[in-house]
Amino acid sequence: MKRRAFLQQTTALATLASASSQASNQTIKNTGPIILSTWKNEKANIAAWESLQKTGRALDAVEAGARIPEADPNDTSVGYGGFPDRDGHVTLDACIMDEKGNAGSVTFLQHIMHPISVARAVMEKTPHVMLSGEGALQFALDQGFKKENLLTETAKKAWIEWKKTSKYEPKINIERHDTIGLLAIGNKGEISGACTTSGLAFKMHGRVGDSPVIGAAVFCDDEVGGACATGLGEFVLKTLGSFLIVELMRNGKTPQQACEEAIMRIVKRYNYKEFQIGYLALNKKGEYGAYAIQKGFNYTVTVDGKTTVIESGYYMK
Ligand code: SD4
Repeated sequence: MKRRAFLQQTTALATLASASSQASNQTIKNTGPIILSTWKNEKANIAAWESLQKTGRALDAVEAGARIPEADPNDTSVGYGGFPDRDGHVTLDACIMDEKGNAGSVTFLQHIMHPISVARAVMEKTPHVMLSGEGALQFALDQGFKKENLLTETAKKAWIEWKKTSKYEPKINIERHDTIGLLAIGNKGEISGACTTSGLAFKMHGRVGDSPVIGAAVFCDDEVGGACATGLGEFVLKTLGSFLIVELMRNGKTPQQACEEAIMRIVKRYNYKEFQIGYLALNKKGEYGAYAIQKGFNYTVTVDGKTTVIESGYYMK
């Protein structure tokens, strides 16, 4: 996994982040446009922020942000450079949701560098929400997307190495994850979200995770706020995490409380010790929070053009 440089900023937020260099367990408030993304995705946030300066629209911002790791060969969890499945195929999942409740998604898409833009095209140009596999590829090609080889030499080498033991151990957290989920509030105060990933490294061929599922990896409701997820998608799917978080916020929880409750739903029912889930939430007042099962989850915030990485609070002490 690529280790991105930690941006040192002298903003109030950065002070807040470094003052509590360990996990933040608090809802933090901002007024005005904001970009949030899972993990240390500073470059993505900067691109999203730049997009916001141009069009003012949260939807454009989350798409622009998601496209950064998608095109980055060193990011082994998203798009180009993503680790393949156990048969050596890079298969991609992505979804996007706007402030009007429109949504688009692609699952099990191969050979297209920017699944997030295909997901947006599904949302804007078809009467459907989700296109999968061959059909999604056909649609992408019809829309003018280019067919490319997304398997880099590095990813291929890692796969060949993995094949020596072929251990199927979807343990998430320590390495091999950088799936990006994004939430943004645009100039009109509207909220949108997106997520894009190559999914679990060396997953079963055909496996689809939470990342393309509206309500699981991403959900936005412009009356309330939005949420996104990263980690072992099976458990986000089984608890419909992002939808749950938005509903909890609708019922009065802060983003922080809502993320914590959604993590508790997993912890109570499943053997959580072996995997990681991280949630990020933002409400319409500009308050945001995050929570994870295990230590190590962080997220990136951009406000007023300043980008900061914040460590998330976590359950397993
Ligand atoms: C998945 N949720 O496919 C994704 C993986 C992930 O950071 O988030 N990795 O299950």
